[in-house]
Amino acid sequence: MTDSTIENLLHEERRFAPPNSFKSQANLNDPRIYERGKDPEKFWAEQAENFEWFEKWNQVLDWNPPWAKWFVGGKLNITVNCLDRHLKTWRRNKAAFIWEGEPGDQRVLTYGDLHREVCRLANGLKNLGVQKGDRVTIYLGMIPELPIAMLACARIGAAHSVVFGGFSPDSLRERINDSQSKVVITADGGWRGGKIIPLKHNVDEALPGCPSVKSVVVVRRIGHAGPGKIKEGRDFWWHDLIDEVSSKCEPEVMDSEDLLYILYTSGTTGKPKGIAHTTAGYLVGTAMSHKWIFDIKDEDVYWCTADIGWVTGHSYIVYGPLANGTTGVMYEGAPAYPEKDRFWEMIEKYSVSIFYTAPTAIRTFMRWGSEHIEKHDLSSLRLLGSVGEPINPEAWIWYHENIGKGSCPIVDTWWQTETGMILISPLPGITTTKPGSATFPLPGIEPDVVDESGKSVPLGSGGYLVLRAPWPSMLRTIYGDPERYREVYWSKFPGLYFTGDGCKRDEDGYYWLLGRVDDIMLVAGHNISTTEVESALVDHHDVAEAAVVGKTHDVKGQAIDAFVTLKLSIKATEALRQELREHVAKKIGALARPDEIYFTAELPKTRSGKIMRRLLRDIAEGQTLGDVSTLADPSVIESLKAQYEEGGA
Ligand code: 7RM
Repeated sequence: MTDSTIENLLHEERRFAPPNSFKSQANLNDPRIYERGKDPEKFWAEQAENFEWFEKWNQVLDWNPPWAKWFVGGKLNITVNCLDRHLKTWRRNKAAFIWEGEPGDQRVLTYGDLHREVCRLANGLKNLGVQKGDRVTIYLGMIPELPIAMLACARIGAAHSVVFGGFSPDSLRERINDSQSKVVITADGGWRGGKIIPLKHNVDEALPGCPSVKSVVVVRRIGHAGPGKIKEGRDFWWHDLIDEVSSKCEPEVMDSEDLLYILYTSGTTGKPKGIAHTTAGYLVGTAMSHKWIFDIKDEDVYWCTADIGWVTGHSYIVYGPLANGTTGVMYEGAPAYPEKDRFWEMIEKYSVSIFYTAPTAIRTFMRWGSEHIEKHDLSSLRLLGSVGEPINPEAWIWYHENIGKGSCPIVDTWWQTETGMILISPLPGITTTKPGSATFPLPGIEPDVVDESGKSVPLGSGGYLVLRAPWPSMLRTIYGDPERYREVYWSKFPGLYFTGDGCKRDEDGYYWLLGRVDDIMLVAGHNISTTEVESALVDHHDVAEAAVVGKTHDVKGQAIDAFVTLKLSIKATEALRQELREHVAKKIGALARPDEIYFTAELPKTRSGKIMRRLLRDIAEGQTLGDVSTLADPSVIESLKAQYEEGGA
C-alpha cells in the first residue's frame, strides 16, 4: 500500500540491543518464548494457570468467527486476582498506589487498604440496589476513588463504564444512555492545570435525559469550592455511603465470559462504540503482557501517565499492574503544573523505575527544552514505554537520551481499545529495537500485513494490519450492537480482524505502524503515509511536531499540506518553510515534498492526545469542518482555519 521505500523511515540506523545488565536480570531473556507462542491455545492455557479460579475452564477457546469465548466454563472474580490474592502474602502491606493530587496532596494505598476500600464501596453500591449484570458509569478525575470504583463494580459483578472526565455533559449523557447505567459515580470536581473541572455540575446537566439512572455517588474532592448541591434521594456522598458498611464483601462468582466493562471509543463517524471486554481473557492478557513487556519486579515503582478514562489506564494502571502486585504511581493533574518539571520532580521523589507515556507528551517535553529535566535526578529509571501513536524516530532518540540517559530500553507498544492488551511490542530483555518500530508481535499473537484482497504481502512492503487469530483480551462485541461489531472489524477481510492501521514489515520482519489507513495519502499514484512525512519533518532540529494531510490536486490527485509546530525558541520564517520542504524531499523523495507548510502553536488533538488529521484535511480542502466534539481544545482549529483563510502564516 505504501510505495515509498522502508529505508525512508530507517534514516536512523542505530539498533539498540538490550544492555547486558538489563538482559541478565530480565523476566524474559530467552527468545524461545516465541516458539512457545506458536501453539496459542496451549500457550494461553499455561498463562491462565497463574491466576486464582473458583473453577477452572473446560475449553480454552471457542472460536466461531467473529465470536470468541476464552476459558469456557471458568469461574473467577478479577478483584480476587488483583487484591485478595496479594493479602495472603507480604504484599498486604505493599503500596498498590502512590497517589499525588495536583495541588500536592498525597495518599498511599497498600493492597490491604485498597481491598478494604473496594469492599466498602461494593457494599455501598449493593445498598443502592446495584446487582450482578447492572452497569455503572464512572465519571471521575485521576483520584484513588476511580480505580476503587472500578474494582467495586467488578467485585459485585456490575460492569463499569468509565467516561473520561474531560467529556461534556452531552457526551456523558450519550454514554450513560447507551449503557443504561443504574448509578453514576462522580466527584464535586477535579483539579487540572490549577482549575476545577466541574464534574458534578456536568452530571447534573446530563442526567435529566437519563431515565435509567437511579442514584449518583459523589466523592468530596474539592470541598470548599464544590457545588455541594446534593439532590435529596438521588445523590449520596461517597463517604456517607460507605460510613457504616462492612469492610468485607464476598466476591461475586463470575463466568470467564461475563462482561467486565464497557469503554466507549469515539470514531470519526457515527455514535461512540461501546467496546465490551469480558473477565478471564482480559485478566490473563493484561497481566501477562504487563509483566513481560514492562519487566515488572516487586521492587519496581511503575508510572503509566495515561488517564484511566482511556484503555491504557484500564489495562496498564488498574488491572494488569494490580494483578501483578505492582506499586504504581498515580497523578491527578497536568504535566505543566505548577511548573514544566512536574513529571521529573515526581520521578525523582518516588524513585520511579518504569515510565510509560505517549508520543504526544514526549514531543511536548522536547519542545519545552531540557532545562526542566536537568534539574532532577532520573537515575532510578530503568525502562521506558510509549503508546498511542507512532513514535517518530527523532522523538524515540530524544526520549532514550534525555529521559533514559542512554541506558533504558524503550518499549514502543502497539494496541487498541479493542485489543484490550498490547499486541506488538519489544520484550525488553530480548528484542533489539529500531527507533520508530514497535518491533514484533507478542508470543501467542498472530498479526499479518495484507493487501486489498486480504493476501499477505512480502517482507519489505506495506499494507493493512490485521490479526489472523483471536486473542484472550480481544473485544467480544460492541455493546448492544453485535451487527456493528461484525461490520466494523470483520467485514473488510472475512475471517480477519481489521485494525484500521497501515503497517509495513521490513526485511527483518520488524513492524512499522504507519497511522490510520484513512489518513494515508495518494500522491501521483503513490501511497505515502502521514507517519513517514511527519517523521521526516520532526527529524529537522527546529521542528517539535508535525501533522500532514492530503488535499485534492488537479494533477497529482492529492498534494501534501503540512502543519508544523516549532520548538519554543524558533521563529517561523519563509526561509525555514522552504528548508523544511526540501528536508522532506531529501529524506523521502521529491514526491513527498509538501506543497504548503503552515506553522502553528498547537495541533488539533483528541482528548487522549492523538493528532486529528481529519480536521486538518477539512481545512486544507477549504471545507466546512466535520464533527469537532472529540477535540481537546476547539480553539486550536479555529485559529488554524483563520490562518488558512488568510492564505498562510
Ligand atoms: C492504546 C491506544 C488505538 C490506535 C491504534 C493506532 C494508534 C496506539 C501505537 C499506535 C503506532 C503505537 N488505544 N496507536 N499505539 N500507533 N504505534 N505504539 O492508544 O484505541 O485509543 O487507539 O492508536 O492507530 O489503532 S486507542
